[in-house]
Amino acid sequence: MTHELPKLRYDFSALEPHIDTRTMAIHHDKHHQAYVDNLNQTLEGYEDLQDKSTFELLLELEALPEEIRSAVRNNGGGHFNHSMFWRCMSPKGGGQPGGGLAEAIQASFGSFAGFKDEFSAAASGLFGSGWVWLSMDGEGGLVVTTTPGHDVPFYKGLFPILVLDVWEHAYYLKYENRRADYIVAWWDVVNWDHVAGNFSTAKLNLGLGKAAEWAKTTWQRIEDSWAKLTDS
Ligand code: MN3
Repeated sequence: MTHELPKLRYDFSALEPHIDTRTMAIHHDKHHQAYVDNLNQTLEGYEDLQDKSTFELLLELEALPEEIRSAVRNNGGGHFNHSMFWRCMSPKGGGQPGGGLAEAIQASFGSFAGFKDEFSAAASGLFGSGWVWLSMDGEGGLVVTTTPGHDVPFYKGLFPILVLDVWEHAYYLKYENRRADYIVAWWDVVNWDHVAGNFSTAKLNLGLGKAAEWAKTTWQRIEDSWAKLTDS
């Protein structure tokens, strides 16, 4: 299996004025493509690893041959995180989630505003390049965490449901050094329908616990169900 750059489900210009066209084009076609290419290059000569999904590779990172471990961590993580990031945004995004996700956010953070403040503060406070996550833990609670580089929340046993890229390449062309302004604008494109789908998937899997066990057989189905949620 060769890893492939996923198609965006909206135009590069669709998230204007919040995320600008040029940033989207370079971010998707150049940055994300490079992680995909580097991942494929890294796996050349490792035939037993070539059929595994990015999710499986990252879950089994410690078991990978040492000489390719950091390359898979960085490029596989870059591929996984960006694939999720694109789907967490939509031209019809913004506002607030409803249903079970809204209740879970209220239970874990007191209110939607409380969650938004905590997530935004984590995004502003993250030193250097990294990602901000809303994830489900093994008990069904929701937590905000950050990861450096292209690390994923799985390493802490968390199942991600929403992610924000705070690498400079995600905002510098439009917002320059003003990361806080980018974060404020980003809330207006968050695809809560997609995040609610991720939340349901996380609940079915009791956070990461069962997802990890099932990774081999069910990951494709999970990805398919995500795709369906965002195709409509
Ligand atoms: Mn990025």
